[in-house]
Amino acid sequence: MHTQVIHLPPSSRSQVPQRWTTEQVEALFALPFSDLMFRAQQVHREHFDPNAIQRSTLLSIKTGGCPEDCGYCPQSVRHDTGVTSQDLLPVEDVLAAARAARDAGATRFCMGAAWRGPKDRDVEAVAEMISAVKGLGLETCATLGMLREGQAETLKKAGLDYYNHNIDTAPEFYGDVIGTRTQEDRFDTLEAVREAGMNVCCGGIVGMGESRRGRAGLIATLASMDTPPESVPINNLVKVEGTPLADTPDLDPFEFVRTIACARITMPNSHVRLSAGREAMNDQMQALCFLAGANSIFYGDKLLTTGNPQADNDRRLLERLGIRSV
Ligand code: SAM
Ligand code: DTB
Ligand code: SF4
Repeated sequence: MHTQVIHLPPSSRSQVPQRWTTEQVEALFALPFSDLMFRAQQVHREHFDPNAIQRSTLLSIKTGGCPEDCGYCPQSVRHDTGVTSQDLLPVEDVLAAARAARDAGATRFCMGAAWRGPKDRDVEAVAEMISAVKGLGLETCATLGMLREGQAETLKKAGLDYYNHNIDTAPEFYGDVIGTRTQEDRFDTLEAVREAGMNVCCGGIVGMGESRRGRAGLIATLASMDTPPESVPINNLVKVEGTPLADTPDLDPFEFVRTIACARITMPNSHVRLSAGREAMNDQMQALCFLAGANSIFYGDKLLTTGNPQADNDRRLLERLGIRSV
């Protein structure tokens, strides 16, 4: 089966035909599991070394107290989750964490802040961190929320390689999960990031109670961006007590693997990151995700506020699978 580019009415934003429609991605989801995996493997092998993955380490540089109401997030001020708030870290602490990440084998360091968006003086402070981390020879990534005029340029000038800003879910489902901003707001920031010449890291979360069509809509929206994101994090919801989504039923693990496969097929040149939720996955499940085309992970014992597999365990798993790190 070949990927067909079907010319549809222009999408409202880009005025170019949507590269992948939700229906087309739904058709991928509906394939027998083996057929979907075979197709994902074919695409993966055409575009990447199938036995190599990239490792990024996260650090929360400003934690908790976020004014946004994202239903999944432990850092929202509106949810009582027991997360201890912390102001912006000093640059020396960030540098020490980045050095440790580099020495443990990470190639990218991602700094996350629980802001709706940074103030200009926050951007100045983060710019200093970016230059310092870059000086260690690491790739840099930041996720700071929505950016205002000129902020993306300042970050780029400081040496920022990637900006992470997720669209999180399908357009129709967005308002059910987040009320304090729209998905359009996210696209504005993504556009600013592109215009400033940075790489885009953009993905979403599944397992939030969305339908399969919702998952297909998320993937179709990502794949139909004028330039698809270079990096696509696929997060499985980490259910945190105190958040509105804490009691969401588990997603069928095969449905998660299918989501990875669909991301791989529709965004052949992108790194697809098996992101949050790995701590709850066994080794076999993670191996299936790599088979489905995931070629990046968050590496290090912590995500932002929640856990991630121990780095030692990850190294052992990759070795057992004959996967090398790049
Ligand atoms: N505040 C900024 C923002 O929202 O863009 C940056 C930090 S925010 C924590 C980064 C991303 O983490 C969110 O877009 C979401 O995709 C992911 N995330 C947050 N809580 C999560 C959870 N419980 N499970 C999975 N992913 C989560
Ligand atoms: C992304 O897509 N997932 C990461 C990163 N980008 C910033 C964050 C996951 C956060 C999981 C919940 C937490 O640890 O607070
Ligand atoms: Fe704030 Fe980001 Fe969490 Fe939303 S996901 S509450 S914007 S830290």
